[in-house]
Amino acid sequence: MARRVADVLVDTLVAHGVERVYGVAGDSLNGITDSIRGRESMAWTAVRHEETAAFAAGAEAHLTGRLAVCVGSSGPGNLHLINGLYDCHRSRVPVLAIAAQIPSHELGTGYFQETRPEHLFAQCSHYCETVSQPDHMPRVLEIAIQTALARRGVSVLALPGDIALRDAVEPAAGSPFAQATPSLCPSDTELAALATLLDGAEKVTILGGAGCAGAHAELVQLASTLQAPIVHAMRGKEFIEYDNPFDVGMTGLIGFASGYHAMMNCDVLLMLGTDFPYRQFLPKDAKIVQVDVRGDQLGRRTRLDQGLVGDVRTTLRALLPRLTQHADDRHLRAALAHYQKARKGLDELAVGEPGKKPIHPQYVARVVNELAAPDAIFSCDVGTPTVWAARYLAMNGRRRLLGSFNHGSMANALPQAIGAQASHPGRQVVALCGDGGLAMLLGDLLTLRQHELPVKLVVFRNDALAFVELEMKAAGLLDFATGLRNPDFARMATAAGLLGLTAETPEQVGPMITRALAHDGPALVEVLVARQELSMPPTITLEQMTGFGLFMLRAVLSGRGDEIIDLAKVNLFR
Ligand SMILES: Cc1cc2nc3c(=O)[nH]c(=O)nc-3n(C[C@H](O)[C@H](O)[C@H](O)COP(=O)(O)OP(=O)(O)OC[C@H]3O[C@@H](n4cnc5c(N)ncnc54)[C@H](O)[C@@H]3O)c2cc1C
Ligand SMILES: Cc1ncc(C[n+]2csc(CCOP(=O)(O)OP(=O)(O)O)c2C)c(N)n1
Repeated sequence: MARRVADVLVDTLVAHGVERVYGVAGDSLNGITDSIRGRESMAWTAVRHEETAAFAAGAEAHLTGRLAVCVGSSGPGNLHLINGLYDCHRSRVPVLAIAAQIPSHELGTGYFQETRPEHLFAQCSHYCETVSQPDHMPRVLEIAIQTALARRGVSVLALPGDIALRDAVEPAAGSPFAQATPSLCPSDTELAALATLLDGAEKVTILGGAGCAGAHAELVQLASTLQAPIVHAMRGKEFIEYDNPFDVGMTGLIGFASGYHAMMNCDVLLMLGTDFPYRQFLPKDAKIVQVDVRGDQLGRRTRLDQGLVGDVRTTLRALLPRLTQHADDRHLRAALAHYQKARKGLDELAVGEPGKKPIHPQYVARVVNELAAPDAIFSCDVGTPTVWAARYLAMNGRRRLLGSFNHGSMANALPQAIGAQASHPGRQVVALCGDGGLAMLLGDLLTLRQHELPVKLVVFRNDALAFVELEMKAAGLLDFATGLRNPDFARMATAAGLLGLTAETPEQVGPMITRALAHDGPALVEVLVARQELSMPPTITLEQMTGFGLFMLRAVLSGRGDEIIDLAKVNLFR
């Protein structure tokens, strides 16, 4: 049988090492699904919502560094991809989305399901084009793939269903060239100026982010030379925190007090491969230097005294021989001591006394951390699960951590776990889910059974959009619109073919998570956790303090004194 355009598409993806596509079938996709049917080299990973497909592809791309693919049928099918694609694009992971389109001869007529993918996806992609005739393929596909890989982000290819089914004109693209991995180094003059600045400073603090991946040894050596504490940004956690005697935790609203103070008390802040977004947590008086592979990132979050374009590893390798060993370690020692204290404080919150309800969510996160495999892949929902992951999941260089950290979308943990498990069949994958987050894309619980993905879900059931309640309290508002009337998630999971368990008291948490982790298949452990658990920022500003007081006042005035007692019980007298 003659090769069709859809066959050229799938052959080209296979040649680029793509092993699966995530999506929901639809008639405009028939050419593609039919081409995948019967192939051993390409799997169709059916999900229940296209947003899940995009998140799953993003997780796979994050973990492998290679291209991952999701597809959506015309109109609503590909519109559903959009939030997940925003997440992939903002996380800068290489994802190709195939947006099937209505028949090409109907374009512009207001036809059934007609939309304009070129407009819709423009903001969440580096490349977004429509295949307008068979001989457009595979060239535009190759450009889309190359752009996603080279610029790290999303490419979208709109493909009308009729064109996918036409006879191919060109053969599939051959093997791709190796992915480029250039070393990018600032100039000698720039490095000399940086060395002079650092050598002249007494108190240097490093803020490292995801751009420090692959530069762990150089980073630790730099900190040792400068006697500098290292604060990590959230996406840098998995690459920086482990085996690192200089790490003093995270900063930011959900960070550690020690991370905050190490940054606020330095003379020079050296930002390496980070796009930490919260300006209030950056020092005002220190000199600030930033190193990033992308020049357009420099100075985006704060004024800089020096900005350098370079990759962290190459830059540090070139910088280190120019530096002298710093002798004064007072700043470092103070930051480390503060970190130990902050760590101890957080660990003291992560306790569970038998029979004592409600269960502290910190305790659940600690138990997950202790019981999970040394190479587990974690995902955490936006909301308080992100807080618990940041504070209680210990990374070790083999474990990985997925979240919707830059885009900040709820409901990411389950879909990301699907992508992680599909692409890493032998690895333990654990998703920390909010009850709000899980419910949002709940349909994809069914995907775990459908594809026999042994993902373990730990649901922090607090019957609320708790993170938003915290934000409301801090803003001096009474919480409203945040209560959740939840189902019995464990029974729902059981009905969906998962092992479903509910932990109601602290002593049940460990055994149930152990059972779930050992279970040969997907499992969900619902843990009834305290709703009013506070995750206070590392430093409380006057405004926040006032807000908190105001909340109490208003709560009492509105007759909700019981809520204050509840708050106090959980947080003050524990
Ligand atoms: C509910 C919630 C609360 C949060 N609270 C916090 C918080 O309190 N603290 C916190 O830190 N985060 C927090 N986050 C996450 C935050 O929004 C950002 O996602 C995070 O701070 C960014 O981390 P990053 O700088 O490591 O990664 P990115 O934003 O991905 O930045 C990485 C940077 O490195 C550059 N880069 C990539 N590779 C290289 C290389 N090889 N060499 C040089 N540069 C390179 C990139 O161009 C980019 O500029 C929160 C998220 C959520 C959802
Ligand atoms: C798609 C989306 N909708 C709304 C929000 C705003 N938001 C941020 S956190 C959060 C609450 C999350 O609730 P849940 O998943 O139950 O976790 P919890 O904080 O209660 O532990 C909400 C509504 C968001 N980030 N993303």
